[in-house]
Amino acid sequence: MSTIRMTAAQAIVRYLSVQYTERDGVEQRFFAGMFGIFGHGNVTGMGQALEEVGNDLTFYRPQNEQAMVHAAAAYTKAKNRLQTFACTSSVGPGATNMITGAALATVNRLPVLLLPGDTFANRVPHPVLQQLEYPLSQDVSVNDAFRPVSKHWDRIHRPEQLIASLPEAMRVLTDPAETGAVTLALPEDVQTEAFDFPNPMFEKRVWKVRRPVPVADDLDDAIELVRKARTPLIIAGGGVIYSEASNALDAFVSEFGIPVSETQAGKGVLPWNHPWNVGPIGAAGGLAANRIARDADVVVAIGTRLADFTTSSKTAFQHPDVKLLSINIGAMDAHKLGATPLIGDARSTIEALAPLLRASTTQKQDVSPITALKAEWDAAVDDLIQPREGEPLTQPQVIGLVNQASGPDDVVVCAAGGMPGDLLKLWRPLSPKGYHVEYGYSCMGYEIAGGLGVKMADPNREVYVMVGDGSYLMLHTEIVTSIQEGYKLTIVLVDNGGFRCIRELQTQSGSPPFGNELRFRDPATNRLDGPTVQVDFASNAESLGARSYTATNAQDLQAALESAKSETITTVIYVPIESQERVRGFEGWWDVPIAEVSDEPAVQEAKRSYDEGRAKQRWLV
Ligand SMILES: Cc1ncc(C[n+]2csc(CCOP(=O)(O)OP(=O)(O)O)c2C)c(N)n1
Ligand SMILES: [Mg+2]
Repeated sequence: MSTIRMTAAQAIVRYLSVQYTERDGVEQRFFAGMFGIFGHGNVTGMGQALEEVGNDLTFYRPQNEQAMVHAAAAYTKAKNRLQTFACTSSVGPGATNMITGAALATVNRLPVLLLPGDTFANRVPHPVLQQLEYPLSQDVSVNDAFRPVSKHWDRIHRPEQLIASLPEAMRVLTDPAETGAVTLALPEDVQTEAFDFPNPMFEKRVWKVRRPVPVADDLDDAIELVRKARTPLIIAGGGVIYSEASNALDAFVSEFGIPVSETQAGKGVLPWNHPWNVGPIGAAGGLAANRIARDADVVVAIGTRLADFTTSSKTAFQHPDVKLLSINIGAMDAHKLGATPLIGDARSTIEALAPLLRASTTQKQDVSPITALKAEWDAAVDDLIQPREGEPLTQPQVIGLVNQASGPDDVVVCAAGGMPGDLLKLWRPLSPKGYHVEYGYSCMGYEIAGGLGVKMADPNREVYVMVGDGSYLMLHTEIVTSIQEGYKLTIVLVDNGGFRCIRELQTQSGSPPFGNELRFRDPATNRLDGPTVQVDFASNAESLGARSYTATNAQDLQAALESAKSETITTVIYVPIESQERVRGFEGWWDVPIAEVSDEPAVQEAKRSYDEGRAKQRWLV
C-alpha cells in the first residue's frame, strides 16, 4: 500500500478535511472547519498542520474555548447533526475550558470533535507548564476529565494509532444513537511526530447517516397500544427535528387525529398554529398540552429524553392506566418511563407506523375539544405578549415584539435564565429551524456563542439571540468573533438586574432573596444588598465593535428591531426591564426540594406545597 509521511497533526487535519456524511442521498462535508485557540500544546503541531492544510479545513479563532464548543454545538444542531466543527485547544486551561461545552454537546446529543492538547507522551520535560500532576499515575492528565462528558474518548500516544482512532471517532460522531462530544487528547510531542500513513486514509469517505426502522415485533406492540388509545398524546422532542420528520408527523397526526405537544428541543416541529399542535408540555409548558397530558391514556414520546421539564418531574401523566410508547434512535431514551420501546429513526418509524395503523381499527379523536383548549391557550399567550399602554414593558412583551419583528425563517436562540421558559410558552415558530433553545444543559453563556454557530450554519437567516444580563456578563465576547467573521447577530439583552429566575426559585422556596441581584456589598450588613451595580451594557457592546440600541418601551423596541434589520454588523438591543411580572405556571410542576426542617413559616409553607406536588409523582416503570 502506498504511504505518505506526515505528522500526527497533519494526518488529523487531512483526514478531517475529506470526511462526509450522507442522508437521503444528500452529501455534505462533515467538518465545516476547525475552531481553535493556540497555546503550547497545539500551536506547533496542530497549528503548523492547519496552516499547511489552508482552506481545505478553514480555521476560526474565537475568544474563549468554552464558547467555541458552544458555537460548534449550535452549528451542528442547526444542521441537524449532519455537519459540525472540530475544536483544538492548548494543554491545561485551554483544554479544560472546553469541558462545559463537551457536556452540553453530549447532554444534547450533538456531535462535536474536541482535540485538546495534552502533556508529552515521552514525559521527558514533565512537569510542563500548565500540567496537573496526579500522584497515583503518570498516565492521567486534566484531559481525563473529558471522559464522563464525552461519548468517545481516546488519547493518541503514537501517530499510527490514528489509523484506528479517527474512524472510530467518526463512527460515533455520525451515529445519531451514540453521538455527542468526541475527545481525542493529543500529547504535544505526538502531534509533531511523523509516520508513513496509508494513502487511502486520506481519500474521501462518506459516512451514511441511516434511518433505522424498529423491528416488526415492536411495531406490532406499538400498534396494539395506539389502536386502543382513546386520548393519545404525542410528545415531539429534538429527535423529530434532527430527523427532518415534520412532514411525516404532520401527515400522521392529521390522518389519525393525535395532538402533538412540544419540548424545548422539539418546538417548531409543526407550526404553532397547526390544528393538532397543542403547544409546549411540562413544567414550563402551556395549558392545552398539560391538560391533555394529564388525561392521556397513551403517550407517544418521539425523539425526546423525557427530562424533568418535559414530564413535569413525572407528574404530567395522571391517567390511572397511562402507557408510554417511546420512539427513539437511542435505546436508553426509548426505554424510559417503562415505555414500549420503538428503536428507530423518528421519520422512518412514523412512516412505518402509518400503514399499520391505517389497517387496524382506530378511532380518530375529535378535534373540537382540542381546538377549544388550543384557543384558550392562544388567548392566554396573546394576553401575555400584548404591550399595555402607559405600563412598563415586561419580558413576555419583549418576546412577543421580537417574535413579531422576526420573519418565518429567522431563528431565535436562547439557553438559560427565565427566558427559555417564557420563550417555550410564548414564541410562535413557523419553521422547524426557527426555535433554537439549548435546554438540555441550559448553559449560561451559550446564547451569543450559540447564536454565532447558528448564523454560520445559515447566514441567510436573521438570528435573534435572547440573553439575560446574567448570561451576557458571563460570556459575551464572541460578539468580537461575529464581527471579525462578518456574521451578524441581533442580540436582545434583557436586563432585569441579575439572576432573576434563580431569585424567584429562592423566594418561592420560602427564603428571603439573597445573592442573585447585581448589588454592592453593604458594609453594615456584610451582604450583597447595597445599591444596584450599574453596568453600561450598551457601551460594553459598542466597545467590542457592535452597534447598540437601548429600548425602554414597546415603540422604541419595535423601532430598534426594525433598524437592526438593516444593520450589517452584530447589533445589541439593550432592554432594561423594570417590571418583574413573569409568566405564571400553567399546571406544570418542577421538583425542587425544600428544607424539611426550618423555623421559617414561609419555608414550612413551601415544603407543604412541595409535598403536594411530590404526591402526584409517578414511577411509571
Ligand atoms: C453556567 C451556568 N451557571 C449557572 C447556572 C444557574 N443559573 C440558571 S439561570 C441563572 C441566572 C441567569 O441570569 P440572567 O441571564 O440574567 O437571566 P434571568 O434569570 O434574570 O432571566 C443561573 C445563575 C446555569 N444555568 N449555567
Ligand atoms: Mg437577569
